[in-house]
Amino acid sequence: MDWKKDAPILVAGAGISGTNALRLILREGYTPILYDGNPKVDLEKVYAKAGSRDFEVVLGDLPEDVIRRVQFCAMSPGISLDKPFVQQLIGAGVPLVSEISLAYHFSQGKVAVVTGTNGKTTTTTLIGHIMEAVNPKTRTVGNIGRPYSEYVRETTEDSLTVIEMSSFQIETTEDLVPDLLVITNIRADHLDRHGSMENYVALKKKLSMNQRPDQVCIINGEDPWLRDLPELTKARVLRFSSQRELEEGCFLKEGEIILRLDGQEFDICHKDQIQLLGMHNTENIMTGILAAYALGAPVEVIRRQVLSFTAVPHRMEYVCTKKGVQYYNDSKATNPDSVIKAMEVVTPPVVLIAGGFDRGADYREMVESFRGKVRSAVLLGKTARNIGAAIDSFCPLPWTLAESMEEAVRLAASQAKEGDTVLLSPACASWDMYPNFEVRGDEFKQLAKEL
Ligand code: UMA
Ligand code: ADP
Repeated sequence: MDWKKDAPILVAGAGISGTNALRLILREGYTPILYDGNPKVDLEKVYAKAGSRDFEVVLGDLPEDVIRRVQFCAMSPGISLDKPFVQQLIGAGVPLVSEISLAYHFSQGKVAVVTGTNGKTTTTTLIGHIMEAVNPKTRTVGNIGRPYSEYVRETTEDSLTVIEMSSFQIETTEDLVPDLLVITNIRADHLDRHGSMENYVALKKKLSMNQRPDQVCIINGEDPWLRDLPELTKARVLRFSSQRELEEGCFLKEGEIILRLDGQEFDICHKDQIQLLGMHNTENIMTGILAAYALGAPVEVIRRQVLSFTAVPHRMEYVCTKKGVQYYNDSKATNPDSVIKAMEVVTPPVVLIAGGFDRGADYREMVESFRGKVRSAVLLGKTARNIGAAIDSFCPLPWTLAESMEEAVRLAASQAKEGDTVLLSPACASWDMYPNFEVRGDEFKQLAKEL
């Protein structure tokens, strides 16, 4: 694609992706037009972030004449392609470019991408934690909550940028060639947006098809959705497995995490030495070990950094103990599968707080994992009654509805007995009640601490 200085670039969305893309475009000497569907966007905040008021803003509906003028549209990830204005842009032949792609255009140095359904943030953070000890010019960006556009002008030839990418961001990313790609695992998620499991899986694999033979793609060797990956990519495929010994890759042998590559074998540590709970986190650690090794980190540094790595906030985060009841915040559990993982590591009996934004998920398998663990559930948000109905059908236990997090925490505290765990693990995004999962988790933590 030819980038022209004399034609405007449309920036769609005035959240953190859009405002940082806007600022980048201005600083690089291009002309942005900012568009947001919400007529009530706080423009003072946008101007402050952009460091300028000298650009066109369109709120509400997008007029035809703007569509005719722009050379391409930099898309925020939260905007679905089936939105009428996006369809109009596509119809008019305006290319759609993700905010990640936009930043990548200006990026220098190596780029590692972490995608997959669950474990992206934990794995991205771990790769950052190991690689920072090797290369101080390592940064983690993307879906993790720090837009690539905000940071990209600081990159140099010797930088390493680790980008967490959601399927939303990959949808409009075509040209990015990751030096290293990680696909943590694939489970049903975001199907409301992507239409079918096939579309979603294809997005998760998409960037592997851009890779070259001298690049690396790391996958979960046990994931049935990823079995055909070696046929799709030219990159070297490396696998991890928590279930069996591999000829090559990272795996568990009698509880030891073994890295076996290029005729060499290293015992990194025992899985019980890791400071994160659960087999899924052992898998995240194995992913991080493979990634860091492939990026050139010495084994000694990998071992040291793995042993010092602790939990990321909002993922099975211990909050406090009140009247003998432990409170855990797992607000980032935004799909049913991550609640199943929480059930594997939590200390029962559990009073569970769940529910939130509705994307039509199937809760059967999740509520079946409650058996023998969950004492009662407090349900809130749009999906509360659906989860309640699934509990009644597949794992009958007491549940109550709450109107707010405050009521939910109060109810959970009254239902919990000494020795219980109160766990916020919602199974749903937060967008029906909160701007994001962090605000939801922070409110829960605050309320638990005030009990
Ligand atoms: N907007 C429209 N039209 C729409 C939808 C949104 O105009 O149809 C506008 C809104 O009015 C708002 C702006 O777009 O002003 C919001 O843009 P956004 O939803 O893309 O949000 P950002 O603030 O830019 O944050 C995004 C990611 N959000 C989503 O993908 C929904 C953040 O991931 C990410 O951290 C950030 O970019 C930086 O890269 C959050 C997330 O929930 C954490 N991700 C999902 C997940 O992890 O499951 C994918
Ligand atoms: P993501 O960024 O992909 O949402 P996180 O690392 O933030 O992933 O973890 C979110 C939740 O997903 C965690 O609270 C945990 O319950 C679950 N999880 C983390 N890693 C894995 C994994 N490898 N496999 C399955 N579930 C996981």
